[in-house]
Amino acid sequence: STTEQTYIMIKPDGVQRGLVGEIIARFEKRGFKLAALKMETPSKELLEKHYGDLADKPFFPKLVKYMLSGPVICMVWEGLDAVKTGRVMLGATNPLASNPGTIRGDYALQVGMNVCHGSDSVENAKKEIELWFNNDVKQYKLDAAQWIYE
Ligand code: DAT
Ligand code: MG
Repeated sequence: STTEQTYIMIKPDGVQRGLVGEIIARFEKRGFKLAALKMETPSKELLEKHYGDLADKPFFPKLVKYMLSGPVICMVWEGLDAVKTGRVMLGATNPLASNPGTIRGDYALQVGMNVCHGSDSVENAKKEIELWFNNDVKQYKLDAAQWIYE
């Protein structure tokens, strides 16, 4: 649906490498509506909740440490098939497997520094938007929508 929302986060390496504007621009230009945006220095507890499904993985401590290494940019983007399309725009988890034209395929090489996060299902998007924004997203009419949706 055109009101589907996804949680997109620019990770510490993305911020440090000056990719914030570039990543935001890709979602804007694609036609998605920005519904929430903030910079955050997340706590270990928040990150452990966010990545809770991966707690048993061997790389989990390294993942949390990386995510704690600097501020992140938290966003909610809204639009047609936002969750799935957002994942396509990010590229594969391992940047070496990501197609050129995707964010990871254009700007990353290793899985432990893959620049960005995107929700992997509508259900998880809802959980992540609650976790990171306490559901405080803006509601407004995007006037450009009449030139994006037929
Ligand atoms: P994604 O970020 O594409 O949703 P995921 O949810 O499976 O991927 O994993 C979350 C993050 O954990 C991922 O962006 C990078 C890290 N990660 C995943 N698999 C990894 C691995 N095999 N080795 C090291 N880090 C990994
Ligand atoms: Mg994931």
